[in-house]
Amino acid sequence: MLVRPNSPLTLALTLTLTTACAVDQFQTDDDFGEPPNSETFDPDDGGDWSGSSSTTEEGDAGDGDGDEGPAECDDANKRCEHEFSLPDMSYASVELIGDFAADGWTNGETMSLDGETWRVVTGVPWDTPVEYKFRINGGEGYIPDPNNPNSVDDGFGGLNSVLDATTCEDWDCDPGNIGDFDWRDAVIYFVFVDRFYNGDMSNDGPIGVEAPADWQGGDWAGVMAKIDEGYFDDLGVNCLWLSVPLDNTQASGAGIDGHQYSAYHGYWPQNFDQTEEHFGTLEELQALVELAHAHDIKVLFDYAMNHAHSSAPVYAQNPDWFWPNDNGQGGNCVCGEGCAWDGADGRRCWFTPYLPDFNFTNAAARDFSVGNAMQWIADTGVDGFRLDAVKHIEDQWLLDLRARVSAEVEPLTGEHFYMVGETFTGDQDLINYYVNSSMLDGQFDFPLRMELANKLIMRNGAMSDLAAFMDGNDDYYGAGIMSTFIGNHDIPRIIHLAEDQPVWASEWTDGKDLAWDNISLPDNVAPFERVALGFTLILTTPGAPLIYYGDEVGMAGAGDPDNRRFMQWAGYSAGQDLLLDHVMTLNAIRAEQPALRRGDRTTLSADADTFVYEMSLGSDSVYVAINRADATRTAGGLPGGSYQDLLTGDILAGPSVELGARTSVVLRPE
Ligand SMILES: [Ca+2]
Ligand SMILES: [Ca+2]
Ligand SMILES: [Ca+2]
Repeated sequence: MLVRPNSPLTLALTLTLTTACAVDQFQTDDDFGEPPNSETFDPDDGGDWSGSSSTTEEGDAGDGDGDEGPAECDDANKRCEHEFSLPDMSYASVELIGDFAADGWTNGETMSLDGETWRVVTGVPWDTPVEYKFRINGGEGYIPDPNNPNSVDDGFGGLNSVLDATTCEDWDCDPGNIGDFDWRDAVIYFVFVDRFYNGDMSNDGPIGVEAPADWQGGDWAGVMAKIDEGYFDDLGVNCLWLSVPLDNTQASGAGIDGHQYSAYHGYWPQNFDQTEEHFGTLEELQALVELAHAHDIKVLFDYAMNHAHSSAPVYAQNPDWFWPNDNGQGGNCVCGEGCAWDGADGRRCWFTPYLPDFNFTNAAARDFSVGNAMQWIADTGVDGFRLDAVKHIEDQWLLDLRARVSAEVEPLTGEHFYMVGETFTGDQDLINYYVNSSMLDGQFDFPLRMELANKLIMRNGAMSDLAAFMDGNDDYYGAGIMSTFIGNHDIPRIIHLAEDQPVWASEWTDGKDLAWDNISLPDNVAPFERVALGFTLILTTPGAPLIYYGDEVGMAGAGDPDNRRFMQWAGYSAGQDLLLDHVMTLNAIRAEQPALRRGDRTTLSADADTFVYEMSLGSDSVYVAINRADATRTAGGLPGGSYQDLLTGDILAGPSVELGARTSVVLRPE
């Protein structure tokens, strides 16, 4: 059992953690016959992820927001736009306050003076009366709406105005989560702990496999050092995704490429109730979460619930909690061998012969695993999970975890516990299946990543194709908060797709063919400018954008494990400096412009090389224009008038703007 000296949460959790014991007979290399692909598993490797989503709506690019209609979501999440107004009486400032939002009485909506009238447009709950009033001059006075006779006692001797319940044809979907933090405001950074920063040499411990596949020393002390130093604050990141913290096996395992691997990635859990000793102690992990919170940074743990390592005591003691590695036809049930990666087979198959697969149709197995996840929340005060390999587990695991989090964690913290899943596929419907209030808040948007890599980064097809894809993708996941990204640990570093000649022809490549060739960083600036455009896209559109460690400086690397090189902390090239500066600036802009995080996106124009869209929230609009070409292009579709480019400070005039080669602008009307 875990020792919990300073448990940040006093949750009453009933646990069924097994007692640790030595099971040495499983820790031999003999148990690592055939192989994973080094670790997790790109399930569909070589299979159906040649890529394409069959559900892309082929809209008419460039003609605006198309005819998709509003996103589907529960009535409780629907919001209708409503304009509130107040005649001016020489006020200095006016805010709308009320119960239109969970925090609406404290965090009002700033109103703008339009001639003689103060106005603001905001989303009001579906078919629900709204109480509101106006806060004058920062709190000098509070007045009800003089143009609305409908009012009630406010409990303080005054009146609240009441807006009658309304519905609408064109609603928005609001996640409606509890707490002060709105997860649509998150910018996530994936700290691949072993490869990030070595803050404590005393816990280093390579096991003797080739260096790229061995432990390299990164740890929680190193992450804390970087939080302390202000690296994430400066970068503009407010959420960290950390590698799985559970103790992993010390053994090596063979990968599909024939190389031996260590468990540096964290996906081979052995002792579920202990921390990984290469990363640090529970006390350090608690301190890390606490330090992050002091910097207003949220923390997500990676949690891999699909399997245990064959050396895990839980497997030795409860073999019936796992699917047998037997396909019932005289063969094994390793994924892609005796069993298929997809469908029912895909939920019970073993990723490798040494990763026994939990059978979560067994209630005791499920209680153990969900209880373990809950215990990590209780022990650390973590804010959410990144959940691995979602389509390979039984749905009931997700339903159970969400139910327990809602019942036991959120009432104590008063904050929403965010869960984002990984389903590596181009199938939007399969991804969306898990995005609902009973399972996941969102998933990684693989279809968007692939489309933007293909069109914007690799320069295939036309930018109008990307616009059409996004017109159909924007509302696909309803009230879900998807995580948008351009890189992660399972695909080659994005910089190589941005080279003048992309290193691979397919955006879906796993890049394993060059994974041991130590490919180098391009020496010209153009590829970094292209990656910068990718960041412009994900940092000016809705979702919780993910930055994979090192992508902010365009680090080099082919497929796994080459895409997990140790973080480069100094000696940046001109291109790397340019990219880092761009990402920092974009994050600062995103933080200041709610329309970029929570607004609705509308395509204004798109052609072969350019893409222009509007992000609007209430009466507020921000415009983005991108040129992927290696030459100047003119992009149109903007409303006429004067704009400031928030990236450079330059003043530009609509309706058309000239964009230099491989540049973007983020425009606010002047
Ligand atoms: Ca270390
Ligand atoms: Ca270990
Ligand atoms: Ca499974």
